[in-house]
Amino acid sequence: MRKITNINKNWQFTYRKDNTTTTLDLPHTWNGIDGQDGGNDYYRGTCTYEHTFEKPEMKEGDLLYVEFKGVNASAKVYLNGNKVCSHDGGYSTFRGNLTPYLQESNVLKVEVDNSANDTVYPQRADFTFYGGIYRDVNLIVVGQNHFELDYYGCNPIKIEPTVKNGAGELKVTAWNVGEGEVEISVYDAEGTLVTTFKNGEHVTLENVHLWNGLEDPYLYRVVATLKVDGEAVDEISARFGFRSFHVDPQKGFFLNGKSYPLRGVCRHQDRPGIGNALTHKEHEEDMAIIKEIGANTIRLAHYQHDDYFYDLCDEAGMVIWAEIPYISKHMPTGNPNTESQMKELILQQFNHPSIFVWGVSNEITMMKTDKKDLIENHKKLNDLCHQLDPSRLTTLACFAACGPGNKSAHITDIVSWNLYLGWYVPGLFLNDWWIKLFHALYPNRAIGYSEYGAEGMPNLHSAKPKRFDNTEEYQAIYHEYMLEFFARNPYLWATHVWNMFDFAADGRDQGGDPGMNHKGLVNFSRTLKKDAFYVYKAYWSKEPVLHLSGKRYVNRTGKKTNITVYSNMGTPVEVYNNGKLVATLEGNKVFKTKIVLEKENNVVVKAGGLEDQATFYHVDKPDPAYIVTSGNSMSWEK
Ligand code: GCB
Repeated sequence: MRKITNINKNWQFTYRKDNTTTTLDLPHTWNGIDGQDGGNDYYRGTCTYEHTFEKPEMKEGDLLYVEFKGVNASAKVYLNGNKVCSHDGGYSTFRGNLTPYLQESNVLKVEVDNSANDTVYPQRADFTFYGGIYRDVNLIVVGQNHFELDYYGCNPIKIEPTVKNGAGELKVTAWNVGEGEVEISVYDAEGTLVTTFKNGEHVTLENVHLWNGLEDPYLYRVVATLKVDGEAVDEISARFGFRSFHVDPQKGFFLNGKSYPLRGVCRHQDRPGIGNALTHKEHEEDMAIIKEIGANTIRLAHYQHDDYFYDLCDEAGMVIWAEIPYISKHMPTGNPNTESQMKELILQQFNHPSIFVWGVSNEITMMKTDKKDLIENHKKLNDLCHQLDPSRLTTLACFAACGPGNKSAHITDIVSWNLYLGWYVPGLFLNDWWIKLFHALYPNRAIGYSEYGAEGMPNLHSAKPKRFDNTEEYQAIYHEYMLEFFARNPYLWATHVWNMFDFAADGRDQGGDPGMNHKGLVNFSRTLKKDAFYVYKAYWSKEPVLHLSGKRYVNRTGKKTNITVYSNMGTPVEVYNNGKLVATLEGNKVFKTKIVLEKENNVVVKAGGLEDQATFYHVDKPDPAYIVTSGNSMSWEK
């Protein structure tokens, strides 16, 4: 049986910028601070990590592998001075065979490089490319007969479930090296054995329990056992789900035969100080917040996320768009890298029932390039996805400025657009025009919103919010409009807010808080939910919601002030000021009124038995702290 040992502890890290060496534990990035403070000047170079370990207990013929779950962006691995392997691409798993160079005492050295180049994606994008070994590292001992470890970093088991009229069809293929017979066992969610069969065989299971989105994300587990002379010598396992889906250009997304409009968010993977070096705790926290808002889909932008997060998505019943970081600028010299990152993404994440679509690129037409080569490469990637995985659809996130007829928008199975109409482009109403135009021109092409959003800084406020003021109020108004707009256009196959969380983009200086993109509905540290969060929660969540907006907008001017309430508690919504009923509101989800400002205003709102409250003060002049005074640029070239 294989033995997996985590070796995150005790690495010697040499920071090449100043040649200092420190002892630390993984996960780690060297850009946790300089990648989040603006200026687009974070250290991009090669740094080294060294780890010393004793030869593990091994029998004659056993092999030792090292497994890296994520090293950004390129890695060269050495054991005792001998080159073991190299890897390009910062978001996927790779392994190296250490056996030939193994001694009693060993030094594992990894050179990690996140410097600029024109072969490994991403190179241009609105997020920080944190350098480091930022996910787990494991040692794996296997016998000479074992399940494959050298194939694109994947768990070498391919589970192909289909479902028709309540019955499940299942094919499982596991790859092994050396001798032996593979036995497949299927267990239900309670751990009860459902059936066993031979590797590569098809079986039919009557009355399968479906994986049914948020309502019932039921998971089965497959265990593959490698037996030599009847003795089990290796074992691997993976979870899967039975589900069916299709996309109708006129009616949207269907899960297990029922309309299931996909409405959700995009997610980046970083945090203050630690960058992308997350632990399970941060992943779980993110998932809990995404569940709280009531989203049923996540676009895991702009790269392969941690295996653990896809597991959480399976368990939560999220519908996932998974993609590679082929973004912003097509580099003809980077085509092989798009291919290898796509292969890794699909082969490594294949069994997750939560994944429904593979995204081939993001805003790839943004910068000047060889257009013919770009189109050719998209066709190749699209074919590659279908060849590796005929069970899912392909898509991409198109750049707004490339018109509806752009060739790149007509290669994948379904299409999505990043449309910031009402933010980068003035005029929220343009959303309606744009989508009508596309739908009229291409009625058979399923279209979605892969991104839309507005900056919202919880320290900036205005009584007359407008585009580009970065206030919490404009962000909320923008999203109120978008939710109504989506309700008017139910055929959109999916919509994804940009972004669930604020994230670091060192090339930004927006709103006097350099290094950050503030389009999150929740702040970077996940400690504050902006007002826009609650408009979504009121629309999407089944939990009771009554939220009085503007709590941070404490000092207000004028005779009257705006009151906005988000609620799914039905009507009426009552508004009290200093104990007096001042308004009774009717409507749906978003309730607005103006109330007369007194010197101090203790405002309470009530609906369906819930209450929320805030205190506002009347002041003579707008509070200067609420107005952005510096910085409104993006130096990464948008
Ligand atoms: C986009 C990009 C995303 C940016 C976003 C923005 O279209 O795909 O990476 O962060 O716009 O906020 O400008």
